[in-house]
Amino acid sequence: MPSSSRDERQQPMRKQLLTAGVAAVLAISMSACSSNSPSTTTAAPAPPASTTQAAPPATTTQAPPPATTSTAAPVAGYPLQVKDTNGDGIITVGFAQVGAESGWRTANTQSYKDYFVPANGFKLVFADANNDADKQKQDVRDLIAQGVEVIDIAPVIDSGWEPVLQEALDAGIPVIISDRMVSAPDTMYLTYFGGNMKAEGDRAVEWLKKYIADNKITDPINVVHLQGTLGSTAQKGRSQALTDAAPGLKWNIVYEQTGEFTQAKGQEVMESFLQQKKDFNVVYAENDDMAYGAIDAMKAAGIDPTKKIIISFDGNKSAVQMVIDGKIKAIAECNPLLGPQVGDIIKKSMAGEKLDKVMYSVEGVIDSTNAAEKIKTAFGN
Ligand code: GZL
Repeated sequence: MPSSSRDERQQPMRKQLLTAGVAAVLAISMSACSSNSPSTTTAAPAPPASTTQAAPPATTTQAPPPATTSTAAPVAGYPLQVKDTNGDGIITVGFAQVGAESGWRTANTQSYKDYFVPANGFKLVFADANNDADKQKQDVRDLIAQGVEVIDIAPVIDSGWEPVLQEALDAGIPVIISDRMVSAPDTMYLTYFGGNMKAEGDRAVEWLKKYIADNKITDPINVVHLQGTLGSTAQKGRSQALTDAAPGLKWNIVYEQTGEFTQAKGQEVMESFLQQKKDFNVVYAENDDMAYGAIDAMKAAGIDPTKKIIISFDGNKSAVQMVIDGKIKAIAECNPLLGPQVGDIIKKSMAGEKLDKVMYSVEGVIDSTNAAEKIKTAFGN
């Protein structure tokens, strides 16, 4: 741990931050935003968060997920509390984002940019890892060097985080994990807030079981499994739900490939499967964008997607429309509008409130019974 106090460490950083902030604002005004390094974005004051986006469902605090963290001894320095260390009346939030791979991610980023504005008492320093796990660790180190007052990490993958989480601890900067989880002792971060990915997968599996029973489907169930970014807890949880359940239900996983949560890759891997001319009746796509890609591949091969059972995750507006049109049969919801709720967590920390280590969004399943209602508040386009 450095011997100087946190405030002494802040002095040079404050000057750097101011200089960096001015330079970054100038850079942004002169050219398109670079996604290659953290930049200080001070978006124009947005209207109060409640008018810019559907109020996300309330959070629930549920039992923590199965232990994915090591059993390391508690780490000195936590629970750190979020503080306005430079006394400017604004909390500077460093956000280490995954990238821009999907509609969910776009909505998630916008949710932060809309909420973390001076009108709400915040400033956002945004870093886009471009889906590169190593770059993301460097992004966090850059945010630490800029002396932000709290860091939010949406981890590309769950591994390799302990060293940089320790560096944030040593710098006295609290870290919030959002969206996806890290495999690190929960004493190294303030809290996790986001979807319970395994539960999302379990909901999708339960929905499919009921659909098969209700429709008296007796054909063999042959599943094409389009996985998300391998090593992300979104992929791990959603995949585990299917691969755990399939053997007992006698479902055959006839193809399993990652589509990296993108539409282009989803279409590419579906095209590869279709060339094998194997039978299938279910597509389990771990996000909407890969489902769109799979549907494009099917149409190009002369296959009517409404004749298949396509299950997706997220709940983008266009995917919900596809449920109404019968192209997608069910979407396991995953809420991207996390900005305001992360803001609440920061305020609770500043007030000294105790935070649960894991807080999950409230999520359900969208299908033909509720899609007409759900589309009214669906995120994205
Ligand atoms: C889920 C999030 C996933 C989305 C994908 O919380 O991590 O990443 O399901 C996104 O759309 O790419």
